[in-house]
Amino acid sequence: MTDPEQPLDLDHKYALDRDCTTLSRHVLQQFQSFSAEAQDLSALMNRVALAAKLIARHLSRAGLVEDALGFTGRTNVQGESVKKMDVYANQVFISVFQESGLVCRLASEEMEDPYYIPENCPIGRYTLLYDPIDGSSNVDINLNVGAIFAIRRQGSEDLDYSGKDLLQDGHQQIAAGYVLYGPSTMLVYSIGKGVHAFTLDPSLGEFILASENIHVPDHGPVYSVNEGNFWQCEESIRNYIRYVHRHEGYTARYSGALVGDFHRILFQGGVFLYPGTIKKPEGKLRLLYESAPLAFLIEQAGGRASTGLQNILDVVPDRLHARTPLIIGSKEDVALVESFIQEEQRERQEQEILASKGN
Ligand code: AHM
Ligand code: MG
Repeated sequence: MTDPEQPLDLDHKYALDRDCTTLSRHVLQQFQSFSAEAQDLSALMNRVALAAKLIARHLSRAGLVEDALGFTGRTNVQGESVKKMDVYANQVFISVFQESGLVCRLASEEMEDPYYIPENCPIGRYTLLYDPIDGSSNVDINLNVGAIFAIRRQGSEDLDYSGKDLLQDGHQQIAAGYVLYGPSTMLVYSIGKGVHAFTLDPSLGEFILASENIHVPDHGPVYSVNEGNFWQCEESIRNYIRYVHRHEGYTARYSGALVGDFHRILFQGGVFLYPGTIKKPEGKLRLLYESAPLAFLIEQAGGRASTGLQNILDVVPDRLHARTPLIIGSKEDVALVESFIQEEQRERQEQEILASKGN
């Protein structure tokens, strides 16, 4: 018979403490208070976690049920073919935040305009920006995909429902994170107090703390870029790729899902890049719900995110779905890519000066 007076041994106590460090509790711990903001963010993260659990469940059964895989036949605002999983995951976030009283507005990759939840708006103080399924091309072949999100304070003057107040730099984010649907489901987040990772324990249905205060190494071996676009890239990016080919200590990894590639770099170091190409000078990735949230995380982890010429968090978008080149990861590796881009820019400027003098 157990003696309630007898304390647990240290190993059991440690395991129990860890199992009790759920996501919502962790957010409150970070604030070290039960302030209104702490409670709001704890509740917000709890809702994001519920969305992640619903989507993880749907993904894990996708091959067994009708109408989960494949395309809908429609294209989205970006001109990309919409998958059934994109539609499902987008709707999950809307349903989860309905009647939450927290979020007045959602903006996502899958919706041309922000979506308002009128019943929340009188008191909803936050906007959720999200990419419901990142790396959709991996869905039908059962490879890892993700979701990316950011939370911003609701602009008070947004009376015309245009969402213009969202066109601000990434420093306005108050929280950001991603969900990785891999062999296990992980949720990584920051509220500006370090970066923390949680793993979904399916037996509990809870995200449990896995790593706290993650620090990205200052340099790592991985470079992550779609080299199929080599001849579509600027000469500076081609020179960077030639550099890593010719120097020892580099290895390529590219999964087709930004969240997966970013996750590897966050833990092991290196750099992910999706630069501008000839066809797409702004690159492919969207600022507000892909690049800026991950930039927020990497800076919190001691790394950097850049367009090549400007810090990602300083970029102000001119429209909701604006794209931007993205170079993100360990600070030394991001600086190396930037050095090639900046050198090319200097040469171009010198040539322009010479040409103007010649006229
Ligand atoms: P998506 O959000 O529509 O899936 O697009 C973003 C994805 C990223 O996850 C990934 O890094 C990139 O697109 C891959 O693009 P590409 O196939 O051009 O290399
Ligand atoms: Mg995406």
